[in-house]
Amino acid sequence: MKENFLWGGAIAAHQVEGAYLTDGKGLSIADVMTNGSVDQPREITKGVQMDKYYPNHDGIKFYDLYKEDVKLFAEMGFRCLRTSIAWSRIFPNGDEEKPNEAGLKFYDDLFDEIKQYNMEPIITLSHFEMPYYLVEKYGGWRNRKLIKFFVNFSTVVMKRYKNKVKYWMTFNEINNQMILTNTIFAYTNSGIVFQEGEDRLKAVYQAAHYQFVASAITVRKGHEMNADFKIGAMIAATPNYAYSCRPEDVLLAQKEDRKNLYFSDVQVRGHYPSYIQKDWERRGYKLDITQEDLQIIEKGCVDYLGFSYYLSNTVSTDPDMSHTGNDLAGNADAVENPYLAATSWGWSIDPLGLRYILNQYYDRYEIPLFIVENGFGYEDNLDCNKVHDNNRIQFLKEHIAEMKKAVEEDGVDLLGYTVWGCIDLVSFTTGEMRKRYGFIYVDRDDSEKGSYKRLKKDSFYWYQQVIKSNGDYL
Ligand code: BGP
Repeated sequence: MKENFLWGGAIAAHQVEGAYLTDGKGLSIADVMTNGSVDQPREITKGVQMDKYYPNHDGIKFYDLYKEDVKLFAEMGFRCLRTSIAWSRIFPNGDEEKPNEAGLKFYDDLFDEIKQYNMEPIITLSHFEMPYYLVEKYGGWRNRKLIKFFVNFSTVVMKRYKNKVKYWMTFNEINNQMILTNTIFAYTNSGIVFQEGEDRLKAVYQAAHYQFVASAITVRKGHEMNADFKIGAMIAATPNYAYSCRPEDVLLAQKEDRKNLYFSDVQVRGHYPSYIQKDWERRGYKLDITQEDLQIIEKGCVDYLGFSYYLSNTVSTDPDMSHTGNDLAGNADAVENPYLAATSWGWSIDPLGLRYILNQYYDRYEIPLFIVENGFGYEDNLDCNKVHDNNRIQFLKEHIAEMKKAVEEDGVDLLGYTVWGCIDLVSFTTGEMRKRYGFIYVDRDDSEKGSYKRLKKDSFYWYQQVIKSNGDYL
């Protein structure tokens, strides 16, 4: 890969930090989500209920142990570390004018620690951790006021860290909320709690619009603060394959792809695609979209497109096929792909899909791309203080091989690759620790027991070699 390729790892504040009310931090929406499992959805409670278990409250105690963890990442040779700023550490309720200095200080210290090892911080502004108060008082991103609150947050932190952070991204997996069947997605993206019988799609279109405006203002203001800033959008890339060569299946796959692509279309191209405007027309939606909003969006195009890649989907129009409705893609048309194995959580394992999606995005946008999440969730076994995670090494090896082909054979301009969950952390969709991703094992289980001790897995040493060889050794 190119000399300055950004090899690294990715985490998120709400999944690692813990310290959920420390140093003035306010409750975030992640703090009111209980634990779940592959077949038991997480519960979103009203505030914190004393008889429930909230795995994000302690996370992996990164807030206290970050120096040890950052040192371990540096030992692997990371050139960058992706994490997020917990919005409710900076603005506990979210609608304050003035920020919480103790929260700002923590991220000053964290970014200094990252940079002292010559690693670039890659910072997500909103990673499913908006202040809970904004949901309760304003209804989350249903409310246009969230634009002002988010821009206040984004400009305060971009200004504060403008000499420490160059790479930013606005809304993590902003397209998840198009999965209307699983309420966790609209909640974590936009703080939306669907009402009985409401038109969910309309609520999501409106919330996403306000987020597009907030993102565009953030991009413009960020560039005014520091012309070197690279500010990206971030979507969950889950390509849809047609189950058969029946033209109906091919059209269905294109339609399903557009549920994701429209989010990157707006943030990369600066305008709504016609297929979305046609959809609003068909449904008679009169959304709160002003001409000024559209001008702001046009002037706030992102510098790169970041995305997560875990799996691909397969769709079929054949009513007689059993439809799995995969939780990450959520479309009722999803069916098993007979050519792909799957993880224990039902996510297809498809390394070629990564090359496919890199080409799809680069053909469509011709701007730099950044793989900011790719990882293998698995219930690792601890064996005499060792973790022989060969399956994770195999998964990552195959995906990196396809990533290299996309760059070296297809000509894709790729900024970097940060492995998701470079240290074991609290899973997003299920709230489990047992769904482990890390190169580093954390001794904590799903009943909140454990020493929180860190332990290098076999993959720690493997990835160290991959980075050292700049991707030649796999
Ligand atoms: C993405 C999120 C990450 C991470 C990842 C893995 O949706 O951006 O926060 O959690 O998915 O998902 P999970 O943790 O559910 O296995």
